[in-house]
Amino acid sequence: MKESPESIISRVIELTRIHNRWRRTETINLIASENVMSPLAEYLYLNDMMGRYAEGAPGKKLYQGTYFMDQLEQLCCKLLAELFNARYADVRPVSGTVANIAALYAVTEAGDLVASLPISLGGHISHRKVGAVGVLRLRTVNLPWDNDNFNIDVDEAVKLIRETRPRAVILGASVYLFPHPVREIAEAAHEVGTYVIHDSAHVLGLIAGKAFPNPIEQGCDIMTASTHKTFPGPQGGVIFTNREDLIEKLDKAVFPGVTSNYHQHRYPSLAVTTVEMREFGVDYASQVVRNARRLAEALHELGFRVLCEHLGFTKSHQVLLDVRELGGGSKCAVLLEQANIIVNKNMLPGDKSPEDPSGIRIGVQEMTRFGMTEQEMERIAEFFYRVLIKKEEPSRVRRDVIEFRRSFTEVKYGFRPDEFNLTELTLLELKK
Ligand code: DSN
Repeated sequence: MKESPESIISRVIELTRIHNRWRRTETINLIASENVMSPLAEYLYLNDMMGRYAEGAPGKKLYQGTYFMDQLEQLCCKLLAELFNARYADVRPVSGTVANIAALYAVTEAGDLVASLPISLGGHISHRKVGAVGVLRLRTVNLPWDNDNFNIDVDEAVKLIRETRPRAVILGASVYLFPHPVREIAEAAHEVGTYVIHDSAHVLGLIAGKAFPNPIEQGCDIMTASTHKTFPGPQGGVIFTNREDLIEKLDKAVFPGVTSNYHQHRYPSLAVTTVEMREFGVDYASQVVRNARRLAEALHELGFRVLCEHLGFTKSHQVLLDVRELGGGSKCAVLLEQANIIVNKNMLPGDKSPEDPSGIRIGVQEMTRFGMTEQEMERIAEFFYRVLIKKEEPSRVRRDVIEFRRSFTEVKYGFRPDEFNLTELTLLELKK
């Protein structure tokens, strides 16, 4: 017998409600690629634009009815271009990966060579043959790596660029502790006509808050990003450039190249988040980096193998743990989840298997937005210790995690609806 509509829908509502309560109020979320929007941005996310179409550029859209959405799109692009000191910003890509596909599509042709980092060294899937680079029928060469500095080996990379003359170099990463040498690589790349694309998905919010160098100012040709990692906006993508000669190519690569609809319901929240980052971004980003550093130190003091002690652990929102002696990344991530601490297993340099990597990647941006500072990082390190080293029953630790999290449920560094005479809203109702 088929399940009744009432029963299915009740289950859907219940799963949504439980998820909201669990992830919003009961867990310590440390996934480095996630975040929460401000209450105002979240309020505006639920709007009619989620069902609308608009192919083309503002003012020249192929559909009628886009008048107000076009103004929002132009506003987002203008605000973001200003914030990142870029001549051009395009918010139509629906994700960071789509932004990367568009950037590559704009400057390469099938068969061209692209230099990027392997996934085990932090490269994103879309930088590699297994992802966008392969989809576009490009070839890859690995950027040389200097494990002592946990960074691209500048001298070897310059040599490689001069010798192989790739069409593009992709900098930026998904495991990203220290800024890449954008200036040096851009200089060598430009000598041989190579484009430099910087994928700033992970660090966009830190760049906005001036806690991480701005690759656009350092000479990259194209900067891509997603708008929902350290930049705490709606899920989506963005492309920036300062090069007048690339604007038309990028525009065409985005549409009609690799997008049709743009998921325009993102725009009001994106505009609000960009204004919030302008107002509160410096405080937020500096606290994120201080928190990451303190969490790394505290974990180290408790006996964890935290990567890059000799380099001060991190200059971003991320901390990397080598947990191979504690059972490996997969096992540790599951144990932590049972204690309501959410992280992801991650490959470390030298790892071969993405399914059973030796690391755990931690990001502190979301907990920072909920108001946590250095002392809370010390508490979080103790929870890690109890689960992974002391091997306490995770369900016992979970009780303490829930209690601890109870004091950190209000999102900071952003606006609330009531500040603009709007009343609280439906989505948050589901938390109850
Ligand atoms: N997979 C994401 C991350 O976690 O870094 C990037 O798209």
